[in-house]
Amino acid sequence: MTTSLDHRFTEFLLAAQALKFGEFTLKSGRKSPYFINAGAFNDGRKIATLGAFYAEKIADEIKAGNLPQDIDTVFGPAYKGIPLAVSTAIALTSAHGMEVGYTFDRKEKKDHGDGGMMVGTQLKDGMKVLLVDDVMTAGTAVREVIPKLKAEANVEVVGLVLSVDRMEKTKDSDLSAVKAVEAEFGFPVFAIANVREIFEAGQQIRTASGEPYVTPEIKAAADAYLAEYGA
Ligand code: OMP
Repeated sequence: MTTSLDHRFTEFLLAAQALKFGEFTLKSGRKSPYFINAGAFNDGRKIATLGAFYAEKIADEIKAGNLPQDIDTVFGPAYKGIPLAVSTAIALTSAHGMEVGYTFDRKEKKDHGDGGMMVGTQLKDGMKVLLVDDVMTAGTAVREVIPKLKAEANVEVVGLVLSVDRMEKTKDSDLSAVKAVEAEFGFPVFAIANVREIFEAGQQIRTASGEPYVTPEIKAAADAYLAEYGA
């Protein structure tokens, strides 16, 4: 039997210590008993593995007909999206034979040289752009980046791929942030894994000393959080 993508990704998150348990205040102000820190993918091997996971998810969704085959560029919002876009583009080419660019935005306006707001493959009208980002809670990050893309060129955003969907409802509806973004912008959002899958897998995956990473206490705290904020 092959292990599912979400299970393998959870193993990777836990081994890289990118999934932390404790008390964390989120961008949204919610206090969460877990936090996914994409900053933990901080060396060549981890970022290459992360890019390979994104590329595998993208290839699966292309095969399923949910993403087009002819994506022009992978866009990652600065700063954390930069290594995601680059490592994903590398893996799409090396493991899946796709010719694809990578693009990211500048945080500061450049007033010399080419003066461009974008680095990497330059956006042109009609291009198919695939967004990548780390984690979605409320969807604030993606809402900030879409106007930047549209100001640059009339591109078609074909989708957004995340590492983790925290499956949280928005402040003013019972809709998940992912579903709200899909409805607002009209493109599909995919995640390599969602929090429910991660907590399910984490109960089976064991530390070096043989304990499950997700203990009954951790699972209970996560369940209570999701009962309040989960969609
Ligand atoms: P939204 O932009 O509101 O969807 O929140 C997602 C962002 O919050 C991520 O891009 C991170 O900057 C940060 N974040 C995490 O990195 N990991 C988490 O588990 C939770 C958050 C968060 O603050 O919600």
